Amino acid sequence: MLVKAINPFIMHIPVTGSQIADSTHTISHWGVVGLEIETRNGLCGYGFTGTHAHLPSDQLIAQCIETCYAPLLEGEDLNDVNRIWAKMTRHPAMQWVGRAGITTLAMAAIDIALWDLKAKAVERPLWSLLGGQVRDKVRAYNTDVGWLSIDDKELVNGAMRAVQGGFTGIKVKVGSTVERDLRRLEAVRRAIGPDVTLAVDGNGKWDLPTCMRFCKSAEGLDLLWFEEPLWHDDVKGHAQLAQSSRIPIALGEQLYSQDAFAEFFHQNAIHWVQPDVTRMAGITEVWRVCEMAYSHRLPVAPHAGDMSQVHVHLSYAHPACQVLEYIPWIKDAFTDPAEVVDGYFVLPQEPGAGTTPTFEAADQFSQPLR
Ligand code: 0YR
Ligand code: MG
Repeated sequence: MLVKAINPFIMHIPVTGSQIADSTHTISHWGVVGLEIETRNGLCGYGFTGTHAHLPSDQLIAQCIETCYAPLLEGEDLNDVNRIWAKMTRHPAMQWVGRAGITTLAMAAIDIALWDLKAKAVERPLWSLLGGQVRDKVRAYNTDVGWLSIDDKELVNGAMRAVQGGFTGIKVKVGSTVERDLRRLEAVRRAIGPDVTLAVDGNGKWDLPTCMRFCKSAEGLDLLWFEEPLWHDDVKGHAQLAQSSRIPIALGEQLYSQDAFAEFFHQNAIHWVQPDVTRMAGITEVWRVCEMAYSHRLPVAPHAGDMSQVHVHLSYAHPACQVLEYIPWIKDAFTDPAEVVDGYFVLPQEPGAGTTPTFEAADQFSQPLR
């Protein structure tokens, strides 16, 4: 399978309501920056990374795909994903400027497009190609009801609506003040009762003393995890928090490599492992992190930078994956959307990775490449 053309794209798709906020970002759109790979035998593969829809940096990613990595696919058998991945990461010029950031996000999009192609070539959904279905159902938890921008009353109402709609897990953002966040969480826990899992996400805003104070008061809330309590690269801080609190630590959505995860494993600084195919140079590297988590007997809960299009396949195929984040913003822009029914993700049936955009979405949401 040989490349015929590579066509980058940028889509900006609105979030629920006019905007949402976590502790560090307020956004109105999700950026879907990726590529179409056309093959000489007439197939099209699609992959993308996820951004906060900042056009100048989205254009850098698209240009990196087009001008730096696309030429490396020339003449390659596109089935050889691992080899192409190694070629991209070890390319002397790219390694010098890369290993994290825009270059890795660009590689993520390409790796996902290659897996999409590989699955389409054998006319199977990606989960089948990754080794088959290893669990009956993938449980979804809803993040879209828990933004910091949602006021206290609507937070409780939204959580209740999600539970009535079948969700057995929700996540609430924290990182404003400890007092406000605790008040909101207590109200949510009272409303949803003890049987729905409740996770919190700080998006790396607080320092260690603030996290310790929060955890001490939050111990009665039966939290599934405290996600990104501290700055993303602070291994020692997470290890200290993990030691001082009984609330499990989740992290990984901003880590770029297997090596970055390895540090957290080695320091006992992580309980829930949250890699993201759109951040970590694709499915190829995330699979390695899942294997590493499995060998440490730690659960994986992928971060929905792909809004679950690809992670549904991964979660059905890898035994370490326990639960998957659900945010519905971009799903309807794809021909095979990531759907949740009665609180569980539907097993995809279409060939590929679920990354083929609809014509309507391309038409409606496309942004200029330059
Ligand atoms: C909004 N999920 C997250 C969104 C989300 C962020 O800034 O990007 O909250 O990625 O932390 O777990
Ligand atoms: Mg998060």
